[in-house]
Amino acid sequence: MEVTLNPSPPALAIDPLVQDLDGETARLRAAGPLARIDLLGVPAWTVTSQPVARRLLTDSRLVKDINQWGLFASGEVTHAWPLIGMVDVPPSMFTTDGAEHRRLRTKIAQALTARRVEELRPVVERYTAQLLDELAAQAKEAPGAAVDLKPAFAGPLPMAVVCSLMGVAESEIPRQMKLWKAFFSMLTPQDERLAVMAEIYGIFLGMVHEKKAAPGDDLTSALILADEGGAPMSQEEVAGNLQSMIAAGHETTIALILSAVRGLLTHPDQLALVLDGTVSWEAVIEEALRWDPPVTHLLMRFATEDIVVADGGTPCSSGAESLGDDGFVIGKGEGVVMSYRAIGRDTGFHGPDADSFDVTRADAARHIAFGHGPHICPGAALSRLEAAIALPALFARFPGLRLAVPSEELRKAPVLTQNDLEALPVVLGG
Ligand code: STR
Repeated sequence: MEVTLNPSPPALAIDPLVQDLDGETARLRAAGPLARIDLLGVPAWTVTSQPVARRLLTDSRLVKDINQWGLFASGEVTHAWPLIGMVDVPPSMFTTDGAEHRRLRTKIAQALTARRVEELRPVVERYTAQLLDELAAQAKEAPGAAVDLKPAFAGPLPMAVVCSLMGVAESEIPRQMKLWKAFFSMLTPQDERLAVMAEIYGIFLGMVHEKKAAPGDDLTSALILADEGGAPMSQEEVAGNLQSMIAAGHETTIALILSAVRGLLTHPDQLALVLDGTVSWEAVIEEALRWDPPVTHLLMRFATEDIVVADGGTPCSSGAESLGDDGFVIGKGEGVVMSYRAIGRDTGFHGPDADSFDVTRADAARHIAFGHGPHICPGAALSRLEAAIALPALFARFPGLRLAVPSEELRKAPVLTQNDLEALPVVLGG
């Protein structure tokens, strides 16, 4: 049978302003399971099918090392590209594979234990209660007025928690929030973004230096001291991992909380099932992760050799001859994105109603919004803990919570890779 190698339908241009995310997700799904995309002028593959994603995420021929990227090695992609900060970052568990990656992950696991996460429970409860008290005071002052839940609730919590975990001073929170917002927004001029990246790395290198001299009871110190799995991390490695964890630990959890609240407020019948105990908060969280996940597109892995993917998504290491007539070849040096939002909407996997929010869905928890394989999110438990505290507390305090605007008016912020709701205006009710 004939094999179509590198079929080249027009690449789907990903909109950096995120003006129609549902439409774009649907177009990606239709172009999948592997689709050609255009990331602000830079071509890549993306994956929109869960089975294909699972296979590629455990394929050691796809790596994170940016030097394996043909377009970077040839100088076609430079630091002028607005998304360079998602791929050319200080060395960390995010940028390594194989033995080097296992060494770093072993140390992360040694430091970020289940116990350390559980010890954050009172911290999360305290911040949540404080934010809810402030909201209640606002509701009393101006009953019925619209309040944006993003800056007033979902926004501040995850950064406060991750800073407490890492040992970053509370007084540093506003600066961190400002820097990461500028980093992720597609509206930030590129020279400013590059300056922000340099500033961020400087802050974390300085912090590692200080913690090394005076260790505390925090994750940064635990990483410096972690001795399992090989040579201790260098100061640069600790800084790189710290930076990755702060980047990964706030935006994403904000998105999770906002997704769940948006899903429930736009589906009052489902909210009722949750409030009367028919459906658990855990189910809500998993469905929010599937339906409107924190990560829209994860950049990027690079093929160290040609990878042939058959129609059904099975990567074959040997000859294209054995394929059906719809194979794909990810060429050596090409970049591969994981479009987790499209993957969550995979109708082949989650069924024909994959687009709808349904907290009673049986297979919601089978999503891969935290990734799959060696790079699976090491912060998943913390993120679930935060959502499992924040969400029930919010709805318990404001049982009459409702959207202040029609749901069609909710907009995503101009962040290409992350799911960032611009605002979530609500009326708190009694
Ligand atoms: C942001 C820039 C930086 O300094 C370091 C990193 C490495 C970790 C990345 C992070 C990035 C962006 C957000 C990521 C995170 C790992 C998980 C998180 C991709 C590139 C997700 O959104 C899944």
